[in-house]
Amino acid sequence: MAQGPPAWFGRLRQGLEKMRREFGGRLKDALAAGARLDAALLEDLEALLVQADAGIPATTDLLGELARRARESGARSAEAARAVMEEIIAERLAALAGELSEAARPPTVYLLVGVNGTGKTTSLAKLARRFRAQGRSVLLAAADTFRAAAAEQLVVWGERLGVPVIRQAPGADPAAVAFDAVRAALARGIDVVLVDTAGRLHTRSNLMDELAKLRRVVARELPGAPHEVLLVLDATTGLNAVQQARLFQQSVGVTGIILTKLDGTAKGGVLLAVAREVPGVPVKLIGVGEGPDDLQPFDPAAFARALFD
Ligand SMILES: Nc1nc2c(ncn2[C@@H]2O[C@H](COP(=O)(O)OP(=O)(O)OP(=O)(O)O)[C@@H](O)[C@H]2O)c(=O)[nH]1
Ligand SMILES: [Mg+2]
Repeated sequence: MAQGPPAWFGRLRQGLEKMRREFGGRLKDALAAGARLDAALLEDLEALLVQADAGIPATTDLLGELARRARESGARSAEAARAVMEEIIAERLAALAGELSEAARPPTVYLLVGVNGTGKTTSLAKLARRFRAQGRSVLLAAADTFRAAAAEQLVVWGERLGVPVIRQAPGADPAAVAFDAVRAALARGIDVVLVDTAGRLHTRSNLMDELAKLRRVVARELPGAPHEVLLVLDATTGLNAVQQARLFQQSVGVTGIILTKLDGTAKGGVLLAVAREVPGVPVKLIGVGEGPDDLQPFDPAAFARALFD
């Protein structure tokens, strides 16, 4: 029996539909058979990349590389340019991909941070579901004590997924909640602790200090923790995400990025901008829909393929 592409690839392709239409499709049109790789074509490609929020530096890099490789190989046709373009995009994205780190000995602690509404809590729930499916025990920490509804939202997730939730009264110190959660995880032999935090403006230094404190408290209680500080970025905000990444990186220290809401946006080029302008912070997971299975490990080759095919 012939094997088709795996189901997750289908979901990725479907999730990237808008990006495929508005970037991949136009790219294909621009690079249609017969077109010549000349200055006018490079200009069209530049416009496409900028519209996709790849940012000027990444765009310049990409097109410079395209022109260089075309020169070297003597390829002048648009078909050749398309293949080279896919190759360069996959390469640039590959430099950005990374897998989730884990503690040598449980519990592994993941901290989710980011500005308001980027998808922290839903990503946390999707991760919890994934770990449960792998047979691992999970504990959720409601360190978003800013809104009373936030802890409630987590409790609902906890009930749905059958995992315990550590919470305190609204207004409590988020670091105290994280501390309790790590203690509880150690006492109960839990495998994975997922810490939800309140959305915050990256420009508010007191809120950023609060996160830095939470991080320190967790590290003191469990050396090596948190094993990941995952910055959740909303792809629909385009290049704003780059600025958020820089500031969270400076004030809290970020070990990985979760890029959500890639479905329904044509601004996926922001991945290239992040790769170029926030080096050393890999993208670990991408969100391509609201369904429970729509949070996927970031696979750059599959991403480039889903964009072009
Ligand atoms: N389409 C789509 N929607 C998503 C994705 N990830 C999250 N969302 C939606 O984004 C909205 C906000 O998600 P939350 O998880 O509450 O965001 P948050 O970062 O926890 O928000 P605050 O706690 O208020 O800062 C919800 O409606 C989610 O369903 C995604 O990958 N694709
Ligand atoms: Mg939330």
